[in-house]
Amino acid sequence: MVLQPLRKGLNANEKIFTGSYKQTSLAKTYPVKDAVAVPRINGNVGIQNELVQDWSLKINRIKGGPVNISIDEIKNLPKTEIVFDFKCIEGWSQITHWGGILLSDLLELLSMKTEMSMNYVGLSTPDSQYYVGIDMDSALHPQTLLCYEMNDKPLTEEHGAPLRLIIPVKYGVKHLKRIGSIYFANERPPDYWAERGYDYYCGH
Ligand SMILES: Nc1nc2c(c(=O)[nH]1)N[C@H]1C(S)=C(S)[C@@H](COP(=O)(O)O)O[C@H]1N2
Ligand SMILES: [Mo]
Repeated sequence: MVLQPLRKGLNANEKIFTGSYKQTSLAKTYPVKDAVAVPRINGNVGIQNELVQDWSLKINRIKGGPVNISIDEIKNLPKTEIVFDFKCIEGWSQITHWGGILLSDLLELLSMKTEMSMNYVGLSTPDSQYYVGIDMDSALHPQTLLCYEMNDKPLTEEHGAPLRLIIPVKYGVKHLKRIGSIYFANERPPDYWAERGYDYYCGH
């Protein structure tokens, strides 16, 4: 329970924190009623094996080693929702509705100042089969979420349960489903689709 006692600090820190990263443009948002009822499922690399029962999010700190955060701890943090146009590089898009926590809130609560000063965040599935690299400005963007809900319901396995990345300023390839671990680096982390010829940034 790393996060419980820290929750109170969130609002107090908000002002200072909001000013501390570069202002970026926001992805367009929509009313909840515009969201599709049954979003399409695309991509199952790294989510084909059965999810382990004792899943937790492993965050690799620069100093002090990894910390493991349970899904209950994550659900205990203030929830943020977003409805936006989810775009896949294959040429389709759909308006979808997600709920979760801001990645920036989590890193702030864990006092990850050193980590947040790095250039990149790398995320991968528990089996390391699918992995993405995200520039830090996009990772700390005020619409970047770690999601556990879609359409007000628990995320299904096909959509990335128990926790997936939703990063509206990027294309679908970057929205990693079933996050296993997160780490920080100044060099570009490996990226599944960048290795297969797609643009590394896939968005702004
Ligand atoms: N683990 C994992 N995450 C993934 C993928 C994948 O193959 N494996 N595909 C990506 C791609 S290309 C898209 S478009 C979105 C699709 O998300 P959805 O299935 O929830 O619509 O997931 C992304 N995240
Ligand atoms: Mo995609």
